[in-house]
Amino acid sequence: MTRSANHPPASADIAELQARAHRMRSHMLVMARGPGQGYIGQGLGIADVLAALYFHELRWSPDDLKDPGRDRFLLSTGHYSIALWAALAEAAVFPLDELSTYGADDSRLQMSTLDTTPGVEIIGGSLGHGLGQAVGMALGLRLHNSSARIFCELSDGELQEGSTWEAALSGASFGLDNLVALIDCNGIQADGAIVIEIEPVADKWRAFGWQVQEIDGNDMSAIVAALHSARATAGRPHAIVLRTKPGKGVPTLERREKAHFVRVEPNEWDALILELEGSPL
Ligand SMILES: Cc1ncc(C[n+]2csc(CCOP(=O)(O)OP(=O)(O)O)c2C)c(N)n1
Repeated sequence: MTRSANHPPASADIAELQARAHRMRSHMLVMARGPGQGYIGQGLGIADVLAALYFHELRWSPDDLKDPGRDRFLLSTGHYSIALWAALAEAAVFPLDELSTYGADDSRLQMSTLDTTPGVEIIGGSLGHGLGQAVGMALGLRLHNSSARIFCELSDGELQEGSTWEAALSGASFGLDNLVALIDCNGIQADGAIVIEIEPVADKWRAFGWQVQEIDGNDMSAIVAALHSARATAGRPHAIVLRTKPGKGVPTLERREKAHFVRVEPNEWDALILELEGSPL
């Protein structure tokens, strides 16, 4: 399903993308079961978006990860790495059996991103820096007359950081229509619910000069449609506000109040895997 760079995205097979997301969720649970812990809640929540990007929207090739003409996906929240590893393994950038090394000392697949891992565009461990880097890359691509685009994930927690808003101002000021911000509003941060009020998120981005859509970030048809209409934005950057569910697909994790970092016993991981297998795509 991945395409070589420079080919326009084909029409989406929604069921196929949902199946991808489901497999990615399964990979994530297996990854976290290894060390017994991981950033699984947000990973499960963002799986649909990453499936739509990597297996439909992005112009990239897993065989040429440094192609200068590639679209780039920037994961600003490095601790969401578990979702990126699942997507890249699905695309055969690395073997599925490497996923079991998640978080181990000598693994390429750390709990927060390293830019030495194939397919990683930026280090995202220190929050609040992804969008600034995305603005710089989008400017650079424009200076080189490239048609490549930048897709930058960021979290609702990062909307509490001034650097994000400086980048938002810059992106609009430079008229970067090759930039799409994917804002994961999952309603949680480290200790539970969002601490500093950030709503109304969509209105804030509009006020900063961005074209904005707000969708259910676990509705594959809505995600594909939003990405499609973002392609038509001219003269300004585009933000998609994604309302996602932490723990999506695993009812016990969906109900869990503290889903930011999950540590449970080995037999509980097995039970969570069974729950996912029983949940609808
Ligand atoms: C600049 C910075 N401050 C604090 C942290 C510690 N930290 C790691 S994850 C996290 C929670 C942030 O919430 P959000 O980005 O919304 O992520 P989610 O809870 O959805 O995983 C924090 C505070 C960090 N990584 N970087």
